[in-house]
Amino acid sequence: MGGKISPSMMCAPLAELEAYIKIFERNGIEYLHMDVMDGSFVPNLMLGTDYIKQMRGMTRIPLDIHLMIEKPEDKLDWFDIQPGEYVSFHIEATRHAQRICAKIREKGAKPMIALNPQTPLCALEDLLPDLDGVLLMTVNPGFAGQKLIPQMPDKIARLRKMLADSDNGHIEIQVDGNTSPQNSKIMRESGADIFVVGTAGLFITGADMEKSIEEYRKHIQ
Ligand code: S6P
Ligand code: MG
Repeated sequence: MGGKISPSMMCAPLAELEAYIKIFERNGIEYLHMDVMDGSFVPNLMLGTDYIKQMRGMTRIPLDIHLMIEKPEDKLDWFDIQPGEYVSFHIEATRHAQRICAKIREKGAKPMIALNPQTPLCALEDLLPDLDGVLLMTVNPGFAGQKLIPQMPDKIARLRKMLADSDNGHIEIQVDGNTSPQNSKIMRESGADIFVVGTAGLFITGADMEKSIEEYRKHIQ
């Protein structure tokens, strides 16, 4: 099975939203990535709770909610998390990662911990049994359109090995940031499973979305 695609919906122009969602459904897109930013954990504001609720009403594609917010434990209930959704939160933003994972799982959703580029993989060591996924930020969080941090493919490979060595090979690795077709090929070879794709691969002005998806899939086989 090839890699999975999770288009970064904050990059979707509002005027094209409905049309793009139909294309995503026709083309078997696996998740829709919803970036939530609070202006504190990251220097930007993005996608609110009502927007996320409306998105659920527009499609059956499961959401993949990326919480870039301080103290996610205090805000989890705002999101009306649904079974089958992926929910990621940053380990740098909380002292209660294990408790949050348990709460996400209670709702039938899939917990995923996100790591900023600076955060070492050993931060995950004692939490692996609680996880369905790990989100590796391959740029600094907060903005689309940035350049890949060159040491990140090696971090993906080290995580893949850490998961295999600890009998946790089922945990999915999601990569987020500058996952261009070229970079995604390297990331796939390094062990990434789910690709959050924004301006680097899908939301390209003037490009045909259907063709972009088809082309992208070739890079993540
Ligand atoms: C950014 C956010 C991401 C971006 C995505 C955009 O902090 O978490 O999900 O939307 O990285 O990607 P691109 O393709 O413009 O680099
Ligand atoms: Mg994101």
